[in-house]
Amino acid sequence: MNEPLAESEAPQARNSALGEDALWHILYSLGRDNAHPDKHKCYWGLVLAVRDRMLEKWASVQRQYYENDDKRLYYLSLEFLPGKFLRENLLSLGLESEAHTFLRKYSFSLDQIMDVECEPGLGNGGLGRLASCYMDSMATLGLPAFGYGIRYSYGLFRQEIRNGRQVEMPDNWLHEGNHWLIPRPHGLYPIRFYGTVHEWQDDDGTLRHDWRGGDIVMAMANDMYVPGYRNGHVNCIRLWEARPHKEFVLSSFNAGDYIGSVQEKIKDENISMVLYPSDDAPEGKTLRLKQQYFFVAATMRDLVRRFKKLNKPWDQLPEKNVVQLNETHPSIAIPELMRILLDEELICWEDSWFICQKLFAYTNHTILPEALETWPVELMERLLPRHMQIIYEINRRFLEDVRLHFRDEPDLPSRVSLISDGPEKVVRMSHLAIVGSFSINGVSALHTQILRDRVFHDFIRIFPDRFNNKTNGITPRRWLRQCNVSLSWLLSEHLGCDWVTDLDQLERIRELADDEEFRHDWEQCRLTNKKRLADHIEKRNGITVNPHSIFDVQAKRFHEYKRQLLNVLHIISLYNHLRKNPEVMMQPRTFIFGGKAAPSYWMAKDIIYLINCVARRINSDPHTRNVLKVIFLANYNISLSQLLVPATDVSEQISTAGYEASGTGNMKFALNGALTIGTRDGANIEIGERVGQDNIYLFGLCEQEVLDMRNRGYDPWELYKNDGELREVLDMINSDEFTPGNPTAFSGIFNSLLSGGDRFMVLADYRAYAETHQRIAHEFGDRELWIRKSILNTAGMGFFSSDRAVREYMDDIWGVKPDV
Ligand code: GL9
Repeated sequence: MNEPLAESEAPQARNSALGEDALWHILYSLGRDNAHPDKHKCYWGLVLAVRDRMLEKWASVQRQYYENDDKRLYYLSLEFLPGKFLRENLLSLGLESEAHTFLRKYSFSLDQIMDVECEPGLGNGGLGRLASCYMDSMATLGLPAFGYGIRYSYGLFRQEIRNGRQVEMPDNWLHEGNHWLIPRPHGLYPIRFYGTVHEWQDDDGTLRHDWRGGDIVMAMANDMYVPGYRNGHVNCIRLWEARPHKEFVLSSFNAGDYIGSVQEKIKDENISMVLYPSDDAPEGKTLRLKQQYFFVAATMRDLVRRFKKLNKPWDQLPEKNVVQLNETHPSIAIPELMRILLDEELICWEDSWFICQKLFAYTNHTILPEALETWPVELMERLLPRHMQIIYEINRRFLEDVRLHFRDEPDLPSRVSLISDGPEKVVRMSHLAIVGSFSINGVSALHTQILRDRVFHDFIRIFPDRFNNKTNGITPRRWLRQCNVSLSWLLSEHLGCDWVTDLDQLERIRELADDEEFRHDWEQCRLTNKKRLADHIEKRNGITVNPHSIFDVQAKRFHEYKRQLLNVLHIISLYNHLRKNPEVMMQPRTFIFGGKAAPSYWMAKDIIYLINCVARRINSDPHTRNVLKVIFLANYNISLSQLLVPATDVSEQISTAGYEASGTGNMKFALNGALTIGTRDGANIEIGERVGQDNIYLFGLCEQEVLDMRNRGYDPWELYKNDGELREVLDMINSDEFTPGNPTAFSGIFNSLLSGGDRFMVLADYRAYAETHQRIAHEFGDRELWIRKSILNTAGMGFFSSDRAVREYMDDIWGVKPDV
């Protein structure tokens, strides 16, 4: 976000054709002959031509922000998952048909050249994808918003399946360069680590602090542009990249230590080298804390620099800016801003703290106890000594207040303290984020309720006004308009095109559910999408699937709480049933899985292996393979998701109630007309309320029942003993049935479900799940009934647009206004 040009210096908007510009770029920017461009040249030329058009709009929008003195939103996230850019940007900028015209000349389709694009995997899953959906909505609503994160050289690992097991391969997504990302090698920020804190007294005798020495790493901006949908608005996500500190390297050169200095350079660049692949369970590694501080410190520099240009008093900082923290990962921003205000701007503690508490807002995305982030005090003291002092002081003042207001609760201070005393003292980042923010939100109604009742119960009483809910949303541009072209056309034919930015309009197709012709067209769209997926499966997995079978999909990260296991147990029991009753007529089903497991999460990797072993067995059994298929699609990512979502009949959202904060995959499938089989967890509950209870298959224990059952003493062995069908399945897993010659391959899984106590209540929900599937198979056979339900799902999903979610953030938390 270089400073914008004054109006008079602004370049003229382009008026040459997109294709001409693409050819121009092939020659002059890429240095390649443009006479007969192949698909790579066409792709790169188009990217540059589209980028030009975005940059013009971006520059004028930035200028507007300054002229209108807008309040700005900073969205800080360690992860973004934008998916491929070209199609999305063409769509938003209204350039699709121009691109088609250009490509037709060289006999390429847009689909073909999209193969050239590398998908940036700068996130693990839901949390990163949410950040990208929100950036899209912010641009579409015309908000003065800035995304901030890290430009990882290696994104989330590429998953290969070898002999049924997950193998992780590095994702070198930048190997061919990436023109969507513009590096800004000038004006880097120095970021300090380690070092020492010196005390000094100013003229008034006030004690001051100065953090010195240590290592310096430079932060370089790489900007990625986000156009709003056909509104001329373009925002930017600034991704920081670590670069070596020039002087440091030079001094080593002078000392004659050439190799040493090069090693030093490599070490510094390490910070932005790779995304940590663990979801919902942070890794307490020094490098991870360095990543967090690195991007936060550079971001706060940008914010302060822009604010200082306005020449306003410091107390106006929170009137002109707001910072949304996506999870606790960027919460070190709170002590960092305190440090800048106290030590650099020499503002007193009270004023500095007042500013901070009005500036920051924090979103919590998970209540898994192992996911609540903490950092050892000892590490923090070494790496960020001044920040640790500040955290101690924030805590001292906070606890003093708590003691004053809650005199008769002597245990409360230790429960809410930012620092926990255990065998190892740690900083609780969620407590830091709560104390330092004016707003704390959960991501679905149930999740926010759980935060209030359990996880942050003590804080609700201390800060009753800070807590609020913002149910997640997804962008209809990527998750309907782009991924489901046939259905989008059908919708636009009946509704006009406004639904793309006003998703509540989908309500109007409710009445069309009674229209036989519409239902027929609807079914045709779905079939087209299913055939496309079937082709992909044939190509990728070499397995033929029946596009008329039920496409039952569970695509998400592998985690025990998401219970892919429940799904496989049921598939095995279906298989047993078929083998025992060869004459029975069964609705053909295709079960499709996709998802990655964290490389160190052995149980999740074993579950992937189990699915692949079961798939191999079932798909090769001549007795069952016409009615039952099991597919594992490797390397699940945004592109694959865009193919899966519109082709899904049944969406599996079966987490143990109380564990999935919201889920957003659930929204994507339902928006595209899939029916959900799900637990009363996260946003499933709200989806049920919107699409109607008759159009969703909710089953199993609710959150309270899970707690009650556990408190009563839940014994999975009882279920094992009493349910013969389930026992048979479990015994098969605990034998060499799926791994000939190796009977212990899945004993870890078996034990976790039985002797291990079944932490995620898989067996407890099994019977209800199997019965619900039976109902689904039956109702799928009634085509009119099913298609009606499918239509009513899409019709009811308007609420889950990220435009709605972002509007709620804007009105209730951010106080920023559209500038279009
Ligand atoms: C998550 C929650 O687990 C999801 O339920 C939620 O929908 C998203 C977005 O709010 O956030 N929190 C989290 O750590 N992940 C989520 O998906 N995990 C990953 O991003 C891998």
